[in-house]
Amino acid sequence: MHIWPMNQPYAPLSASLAAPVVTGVETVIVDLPTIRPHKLSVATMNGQVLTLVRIHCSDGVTGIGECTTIGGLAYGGESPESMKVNIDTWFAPVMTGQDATRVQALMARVGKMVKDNRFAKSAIETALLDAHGKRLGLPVSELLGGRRRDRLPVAWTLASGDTARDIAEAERMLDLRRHRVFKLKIGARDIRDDIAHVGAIKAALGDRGAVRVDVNMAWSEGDAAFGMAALADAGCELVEQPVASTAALSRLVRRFPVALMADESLTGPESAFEIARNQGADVFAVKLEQSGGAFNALRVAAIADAAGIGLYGGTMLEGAVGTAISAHAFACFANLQWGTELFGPLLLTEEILAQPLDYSDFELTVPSGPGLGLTLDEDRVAFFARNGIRKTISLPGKA
Ligand code: MUC
Ligand code: MG
Repeated sequence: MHIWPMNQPYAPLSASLAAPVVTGVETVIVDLPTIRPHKLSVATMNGQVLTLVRIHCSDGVTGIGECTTIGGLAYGGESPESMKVNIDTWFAPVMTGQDATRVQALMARVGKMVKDNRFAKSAIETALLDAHGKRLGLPVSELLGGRRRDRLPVAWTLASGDTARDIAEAERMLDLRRHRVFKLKIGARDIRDDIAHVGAIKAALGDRGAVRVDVNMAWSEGDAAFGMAALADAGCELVEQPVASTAALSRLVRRFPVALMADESLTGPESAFEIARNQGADVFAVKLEQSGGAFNALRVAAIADAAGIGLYGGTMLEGAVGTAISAHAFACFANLQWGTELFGPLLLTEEILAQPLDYSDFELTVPSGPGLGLTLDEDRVAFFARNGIRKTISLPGKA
């Protein structure tokens, strides 16, 4: 493996004939159960599917990346299976033999040959950044411009569908000092039942926990006008994507004493610019996959900053790898007024890292080792891989 000596100025390796190139792109689908059903207005998740990517380079370095979706195709146009097929069939030939050290140039090349596919592009870019960070001996956050913080506040989503169970879950999170900001998934039931559910949880938590809601676009504009007023009265501090229409979002914003956050409407720098131009949100939920990767997420954040829009670090309920690249990017944001929701690995019953991510005192520690700063537990990845060995053997230490 080539590691650039820390005490010498960095000369771009691509300037020499010895620039490492991509030699292989590998994907594997990993199926992991969730700790309980996760109920969104668009789907109920009983498990999460991670599409993991490994990019091998001629200097012996391998980088890892990840893409996930929510509820298969319930959230967007990419599925775990389509991402695997597209990466294997269309991304890999475009990347093989190319300079692995010029991450942005290689992503531009991929962008010319592959339209859309933001989630898959995010995974590929992550793996290239991980490899280059390992090569240079630097955390990915330093390749993205330099981290401003080492720890990120992390909200938790209450989505069991049952008020008493959600309150008990929130109490446990407070006791564990893991989370004190709670996002409630609503929109699947009658709006009055949802408001009662939110009010009951906020009343139980009082000042010990902040309450926000995510409607995942389920409401009409009329529902949203009624709902946002009632949610403000119930003590909810933020409403995420109550309606599908970006135009309707901009008619709802600032009419009620509760912040309005864009999520599904925000699909990268272009939509960020449009929403900002129309003053269509108070807050952006920036997601690495929705943005098309870490560099685009930073562009979205810059647009928000310029428009005076607040920032929140969102998740596509990624596992550890997708969570880590998000953490590296959010650590670089100039502003992160609303914290993050990078709890994805905690929703899964199984660990796939040799050393789990550190969640403590209501925050996640941004890994500080080279690249993403993670090591996969390869035995566990192989065990949980789709069509892997799980069906025929049991894992040591597990019944
Ligand atoms: C979403 O719409 O925000 C993020 C957290 C969560 O529970 O679901 C996701 C998707
Ligand atoms: Mg959302």
